[in-house]
Amino acid sequence: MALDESKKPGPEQGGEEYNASQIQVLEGLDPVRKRPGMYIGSTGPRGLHHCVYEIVDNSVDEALAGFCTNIQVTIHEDNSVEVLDNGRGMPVDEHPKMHKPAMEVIMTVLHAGGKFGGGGYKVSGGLHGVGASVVNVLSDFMQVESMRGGKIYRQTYSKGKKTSEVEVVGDCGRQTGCRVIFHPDKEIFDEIEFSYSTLETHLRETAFLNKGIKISLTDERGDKKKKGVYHYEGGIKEYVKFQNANKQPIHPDIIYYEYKKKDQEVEVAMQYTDSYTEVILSYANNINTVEGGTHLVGFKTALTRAVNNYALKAKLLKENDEPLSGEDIREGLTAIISVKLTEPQFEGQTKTKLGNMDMRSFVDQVTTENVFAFLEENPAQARVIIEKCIKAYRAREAARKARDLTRRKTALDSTSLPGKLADCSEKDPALSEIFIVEGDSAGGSAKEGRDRKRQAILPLRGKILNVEKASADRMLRSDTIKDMITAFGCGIGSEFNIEKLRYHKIIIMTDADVDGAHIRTLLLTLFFRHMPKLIEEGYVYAAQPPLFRVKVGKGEKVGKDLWYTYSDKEQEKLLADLAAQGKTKPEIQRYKGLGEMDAEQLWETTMDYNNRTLVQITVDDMAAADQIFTTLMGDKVPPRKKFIEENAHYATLDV
Ligand code: 28G
Repeated sequence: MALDESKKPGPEQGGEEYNASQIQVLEGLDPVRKRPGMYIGSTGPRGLHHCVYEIVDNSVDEALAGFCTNIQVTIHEDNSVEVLDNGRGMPVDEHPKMHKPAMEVIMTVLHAGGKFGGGGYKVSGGLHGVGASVVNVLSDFMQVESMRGGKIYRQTYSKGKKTSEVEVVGDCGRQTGCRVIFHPDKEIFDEIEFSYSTLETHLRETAFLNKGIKISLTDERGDKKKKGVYHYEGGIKEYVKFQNANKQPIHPDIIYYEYKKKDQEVEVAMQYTDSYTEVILSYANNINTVEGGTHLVGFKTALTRAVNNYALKAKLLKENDEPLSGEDIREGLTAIISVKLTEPQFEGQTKTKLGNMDMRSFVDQVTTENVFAFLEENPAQARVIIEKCIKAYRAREAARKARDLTRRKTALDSTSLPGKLADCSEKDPALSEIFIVEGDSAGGSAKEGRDRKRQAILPLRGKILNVEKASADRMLRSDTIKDMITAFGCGIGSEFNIEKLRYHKIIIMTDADVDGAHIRTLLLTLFFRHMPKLIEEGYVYAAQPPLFRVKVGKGEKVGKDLWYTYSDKEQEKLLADLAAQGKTKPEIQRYKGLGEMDAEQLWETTMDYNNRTLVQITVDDMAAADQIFTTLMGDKVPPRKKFIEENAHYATLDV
C-alpha cells in the first residue's frame, strides 16, 4: 500500500548518544549486522522489501547492459525469495587481488560491485547501492548460482559467511544467468513476511521504467498463491496510461519523447486529465526521486516555456495577456520523467533529490523542443490542453480573491482561531499536538479528558469536502477545511509555510469503523493534495482507539483486571490467555465508536502519551498513493467499488 504506517519514531530518529567506547574501527561486514538501518534504511517492512529490490537491481543492471531480458521473482513457502535472471551469469574466475572466486567476493565483500574498476556498468540503480553482500549478511540462508560456460556453479552462506566453496553442481548447456535465494534473518528484521502487493508495485514500476524487460512475480505461499507478469514494450508511456486508468484523459495521445547521448538519457511521457491534481513522478537511474531535483526543474521550466510560446503563436493567448503560470500548466497533468546518468548525485534529506547540474539544461532543451513540436503537430489536442490551462488560471484567480477575503477577515478579527478549537496553552509547536476528532460527542470527551497544556482538540462537524472532486476555490469556502487551515497556522498550496505550523503532531482520531476510515481518507486526501509537506515531514498521525474493553471483577487497574484491545486478533489472544488462567467470565464491551467512551477512558486508551499507540502516516510511494486517492475519491464508481471490495480488510488501517 502507499502509506507506510510502519515507521514509528524510535531512538534512531531521536539520535542515540555516542561515547568513546562505542567508537570502533569498522571493517568487513560486521557493521552491517550491528547497524542494518544504515545500509537498508530500516529493519521494518521497508528494509525487508528493500533486500529484494537490491538483488533484483543486479539483474536489472545486467538487463540495462543489454544482456538480460527476463527476471523471475518467487516468494517461497518459507518466506525465502528467489530471483532468477537470464544474464551472463556471475563471473566465478579467481579475483586477481583477493585470490577468491569473483562470486565469493561479490557476495561477501562490502561494495564489491564498485571495486572491479574499468568495466563497471554504465548506469547503475539501487537506492543505497549496497549490493548483494549486505543482503547476504542479513540473511540466515543465502544461495547463489551462476550459469556460465555450460556449468552451474553454486555457493551457500549464512549471515554473510560462506558455508560451502564455489562448486560445480551441474550442467546448463547454452543457458546462462544467475539465481539467488535468500531467507531474511529473524534476528535482524522485525518481521520477515513479504508482502506480495509491495513487491508487485515495485516490480511493476521497474518494468515500466525499463521497457522490454519481462519481470514476473510468483507467490507460492499457502493460500496466497498468485502470479503477475510485468512486461511493457511501451515503457513509461504505458506507465502514464496505467496512472490515468481511473481518470478521464482530455486528449487521446500520450506525449512521449526520449533522447540519448553518451552518458545521459532522458525519457518523458505525459497526458492531461480533467482532474485538478498534478502527478509528476521523476526518476533517476530507476530511483524515484521523491524530492525532485535538476531533471524535474528542467522539465517544469521547459514545459511552461513551450506551452506559453505555443499559446501565443497559435493566438490562444494574446500578446498582452499575462503568461500562464507553471502551476496552471500542470493542473491535471500526469507525467513520468526518467533520466539515466553515469554518476548520479543524490542529495536532500532522504537522498532522493538529483543534484547533477547538467541534467537541468539537458532535460530543459529536449523538453522545450519536443513539447513544442507535439503541440504544433497536433493542433486539436494542443487547443484542448491550453484551454484547460486557461481554465485553471481563472479558477486560481478566483481562489486567490476568496483567500484575500478570508485573510482580510482574520486580520481584522482579533480572535482569529476557529471557535470550535479548544487550543492548548503550550506555544512551542514541537511540544504541541492537535487532535482532529470525528463527531461532537467524542470531541466533548476529548476536550474534557485531554492534557490542556499540550493537547488541542478540533472537533469535526458535518461532512468533509472531497477535495479530489472540488476546485480550489470551492475548497476554500468549506468551513471545516477553513477551520483546520486556520488552526494549523501554516497556510495552504503555494502559500504553505511549514515553519508556521502550530502543532508538530496532527492526530486524526476517528472511529474504528468504515465511516471512520472514510473520514480519515478524506482528511489524508486534503493533506496529501494541498499540504503534502505535513505528511512528508512526518507530522500526521492516526490515533488507535481500542475495539474492546475486557473487565474481570471490578476492573479497576489496567493490566490487572482491566484490558483494552485494539484488534480482533489481540482480543482473541487475551480471551484465550484469561481462559487459560481460569479467571471468572470476563465482561466484554465492544466500542462501536469513540462516542461510547467517557473522557477518562478516551484519555487512558487513546490520548495518554504513556499508553497510546500512534501510527505515523508516511507516503512510501507517491505513484501508488496518487492512484489510491484517485480511486477512492474520484468520479469513476466501478474502480472505486472494485478497490474497496479487494481491500476491504485494509479499510481500517491502510489508507
Ligand atoms: C539473480 C539475482 C541477481 C548478475 C551478473 C553478470 C556479471 C557480473 C552479475 O559481473 C562484475 C561488476 C560491475 C561489470 C559481467 C558477467 C560481465 C561479464 C557479468 C544477479 C562487471 C560482476 N559477465 N549478473 N555480475 N561486474 N545477476 N542477479 O546478480 O561491472 S550479477
